[in-house]
Amino acid sequence: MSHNNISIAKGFDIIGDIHGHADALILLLKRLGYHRDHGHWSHPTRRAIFVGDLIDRGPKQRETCQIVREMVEADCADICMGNHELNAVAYSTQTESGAYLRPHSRKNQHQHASFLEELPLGSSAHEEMIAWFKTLPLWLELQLEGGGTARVIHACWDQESIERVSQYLYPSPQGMILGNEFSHELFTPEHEAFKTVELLLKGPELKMPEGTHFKDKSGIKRTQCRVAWWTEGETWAEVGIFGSRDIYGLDLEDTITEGQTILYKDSPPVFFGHYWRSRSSCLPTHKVACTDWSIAKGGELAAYRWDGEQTLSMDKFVSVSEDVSEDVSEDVSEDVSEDVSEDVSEDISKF
Ligand SMILES: [Mn+2]
Repeated sequence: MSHNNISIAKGFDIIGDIHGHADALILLLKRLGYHRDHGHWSHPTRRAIFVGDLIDRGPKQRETCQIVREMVEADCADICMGNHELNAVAYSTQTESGAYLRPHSRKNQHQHASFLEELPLGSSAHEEMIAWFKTLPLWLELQLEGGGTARVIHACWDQESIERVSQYLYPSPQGMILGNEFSHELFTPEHEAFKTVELLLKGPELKMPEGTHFKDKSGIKRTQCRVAWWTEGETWAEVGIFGSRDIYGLDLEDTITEGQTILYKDSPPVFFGHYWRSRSSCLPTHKVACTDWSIAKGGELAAYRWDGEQTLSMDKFVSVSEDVSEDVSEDVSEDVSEDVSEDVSEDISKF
């Protein structure tokens, strides 16, 4: 059961970013001992937790959402909103002046095109999906029956930001959500609500020193990089996350002198997705686990089977890969520029 962002069960399976790979999801659910019965997947004793980003890549986005939604509505699962669901809401919402909250720029159109192909803008199927996205809580707390607690969020757990953003959200049985009449301030770049929600769902970033930059995998020049909010470090090599090896003018061994980094110091373990990781880089500390193993780029779909332990370990992960031959041509991400805050491929820095 779940209420107020708290999910209670005898055991949890935290499932990473699916990005439209419904076949891999079904494979993973079977591997985890879930069965499809009464129109939805469920486990006799465990609860599935999704970290968001069901969409915007992959061959079966609608089916992916359908599977997850059925599980949530049958009270067998919970889901946190990902930045792609957040973007989808903004992309389809107009202000009083008629402008879209997420501009329909060439980049944004391209990024969202495969979703809109399955669910055309303005169709009732699309409207229904967006209405569901508005009901997804932005974070979750897991409570093992008679045991410990853990936290789940798409990109970055920062307690202060969570408390600050709550005033712009609506309470629901699932927790704090955007809601139907959500605040447009959440999508107004100058507003603190925007900055806060960006931090939680896209992760913190750091401005690189004057005169330095890196080129992302699309060759786009970037002057900001992602920050490993789980790592204590003083140098760019320790806490900077770059989307490529093309870094100019910056000595990675240099100490970071300006800008604030967010460091997770709380005691409950945190599960998140978003960071395009793999088996070798998913558990940087025993308190934080990244369940995004890059299924959308030929990687794996992973789940962490959490049973209340406060020290996380590698042997609790279960993963599947998909037959890549069927969808290798579907990945639209390779030839389009994206904000550094969107999706960066596996980085070269230490995790
Ligand atoms: Mn993401």
